[in-house]
Amino acid sequence: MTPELLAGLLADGDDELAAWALANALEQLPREQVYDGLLRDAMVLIGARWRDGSWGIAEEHAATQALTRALDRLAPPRGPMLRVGPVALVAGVRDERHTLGLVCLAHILEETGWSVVNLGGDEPADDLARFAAQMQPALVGLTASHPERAGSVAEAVTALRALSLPRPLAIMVGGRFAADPDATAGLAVDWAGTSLAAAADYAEALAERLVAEGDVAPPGETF
Ligand code: B12
Repeated sequence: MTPELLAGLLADGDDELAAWALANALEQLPREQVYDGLLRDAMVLIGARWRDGSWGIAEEHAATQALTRALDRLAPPRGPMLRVGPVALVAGVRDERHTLGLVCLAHILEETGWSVVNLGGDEPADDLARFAAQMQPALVGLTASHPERAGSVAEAVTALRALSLPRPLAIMVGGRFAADPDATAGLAVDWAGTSLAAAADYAEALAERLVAEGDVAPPGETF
């Protein structure tokens, strides 16, 4: 399956075939490589054709909806009904409406033993901090897709850093915004980038450390 073919299926709104194509890819490659590669490349093509006018907003919207439904079917199997393992919170910063990366990130974290709460896009910083104080996650993953989002990212990080939580909070920033190292250089975050493969390594090591320190129960055990 090529990104071109997947982009075509998505733009036709064919979530059944798109899910089948992605499931086939997932049999051959780790999830993070499929999401960083085939899936992202297909959506880049959607964006390019939207920008050059060969496709319209309708094709982009059809693709977004089809991919959302396909990803729903491809979610890693969830564990027992009780929330187990360390908790991660993922959100798009204020004004950010690109949210598919958060769904991908949630899947990757869930596969490495995290319980994930996904707030979706456009989350104001003060409300994010209020919710984090209540939820007490060990990890917050923020997404942003445009250099214009620099202020929103900075205010989210500042609001989270002002919290006093029972354990240090790890903050990751990803999405297209984080492709530019200069954009993330001054931020008080623990990890920045666009690679889910690298983020998975970081999150897995963090989960192992939290379990070893006795801070959270190992995945599969309840508190
Ligand atoms: C779908 C889409 C939309 C949808 C989003 C729907 C949704 N629910 O997400 C809608 C229609 C809402 C939208 C709106 C807009 N969009 Co848009 N959109 C896209 C498109 C086609 C695909 C994005 C996508 O979902 N990709 C798939 C995901 C999985 O990939 P990703 O986001 O890159 O994430 C990957 C990594 O970054 C990583 N990741 C993401 N987040 C995080 C977080 C962490 C912590 C970690 C570790 C990793 C991580 O994981 C993913 C897998 O590798 C892109 C094209 C492109 N080149 O990306 C344009 C694009 C991003 N959009 C663009 C624009 C201009 C806009 C609008 C301004 C258009 C307008 N005039 O209204 C608005 C802005 C809305 C807003 N306020 O945010 C431009 C941005 C240009 C720029 N200079 O940056 C692009 C590049 C299109 C283009 N070719 O010009 N868009």
